[in-house]
Amino acid sequence: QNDYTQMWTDLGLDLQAHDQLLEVLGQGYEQVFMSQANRPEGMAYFDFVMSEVHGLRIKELMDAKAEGRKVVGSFCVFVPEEIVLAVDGILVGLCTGADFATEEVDKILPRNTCALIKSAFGFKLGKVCPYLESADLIVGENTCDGKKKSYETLAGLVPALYVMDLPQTKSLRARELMQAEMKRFFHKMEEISGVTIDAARLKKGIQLVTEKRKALHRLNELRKNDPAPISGLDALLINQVQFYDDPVRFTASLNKLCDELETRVAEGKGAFAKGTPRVMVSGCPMAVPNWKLPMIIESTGAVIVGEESCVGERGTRNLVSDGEESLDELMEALVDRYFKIDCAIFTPNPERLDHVKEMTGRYNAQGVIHYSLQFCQPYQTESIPLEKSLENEKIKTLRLETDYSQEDIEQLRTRVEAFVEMI
Ligand code: BJ8
Repeated sequence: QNDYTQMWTDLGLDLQAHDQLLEVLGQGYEQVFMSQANRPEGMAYFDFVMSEVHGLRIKELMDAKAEGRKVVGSFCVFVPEEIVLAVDGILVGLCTGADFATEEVDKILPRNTCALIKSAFGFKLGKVCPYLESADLIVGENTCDGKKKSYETLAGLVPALYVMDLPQTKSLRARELMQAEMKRFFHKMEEISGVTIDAARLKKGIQLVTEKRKALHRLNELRKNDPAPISGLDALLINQVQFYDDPVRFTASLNKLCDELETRVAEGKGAFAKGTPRVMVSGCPMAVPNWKLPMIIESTGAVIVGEESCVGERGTRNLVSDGEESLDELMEALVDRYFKIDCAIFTPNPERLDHVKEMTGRYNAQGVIHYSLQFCQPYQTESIPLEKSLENEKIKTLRLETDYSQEDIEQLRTRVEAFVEMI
């Protein structure tokens, strides 16, 4: 094990608190991931990434910064990685999956703020997130009310916060806003990096991200099989790791894993037995180390076969169209791609409902578990008509609401068990 103490000190982390966090994270990982049976060998790569998530990967970011490359942190899949890569920058997802420094957070945010937002603040106030501390720019976005208002407070806590304005509808006017904001972000990236983006650079950025998304599509495709060749927990982990890892290395490692999964499918091998109840999870994103609900679901004897989530298919299913050449065409293709994301902040948002139904059929899922974080108005509100509509089509649905605490685990387990027995 390398010693990263100096690097963490230089980043201004609270070493004691950070050590505690790593210990809890390591224990949680052992319990949740390493205890699974029939894991594919290719998961060893993702285990390694996770074991070095605050170590080697941060060292890579620091080395890149020393070469003059910029690190950009984000909280949302609307932030276009393609443009960051076009200036040789690195985009990382920021830590939002666990409670930290809760007392401090409660002093600056209302109590009825969702756990994801509180977590982002907790990692900052507790000085335990090396991604946040190494970022040259942190990008917020005007999505839900909780996020957009809390960024006003976050601006006073971090050296450089940039907020993307995002539309709330899918009208033509809304697309114009998206287009203008993509351009503004494009120029911001040029400004902080000193790199001028030409068509070749943007095309390269698009290619890298498209390859990554295609590898994730390949993984999803394999999960249609019964037995499912990989657990939902491992698939979620892969979806989480893609926000931190180098995109080229991630894509190669995932494709290698998919080769192994293809062999498994051909041999009829799976992570769970054939005939295991299949469920889909839909709702709020699950950031590292938020593994609570999937862990409960898969420990009750069901397998998760798909995630309708930003850390899942919502975030990766759309590709930037191929064949564009000029800078303008490439930017338009990018706007088209991002404008399709069916986040619940949009009103109305029928595409998401269609997508959940389509996914249920495609993955042959026998039920949908809708996951909302407490106080998340967009997803909670959308979950009610979504449940009605799914039930009308005889798709069994369970609506759950939770946070990042461990207190409701038994209560959730009881409800999930009853649901799995019923499907
Ligand atoms: S594109 S889902 S990543 S905004 S859970 S903070 S919605 S109150 S995370 Fe999201 Fe982008 Fe949309 Fe995806 Fe608000 Fe809800 Fe909290 Fe949320």
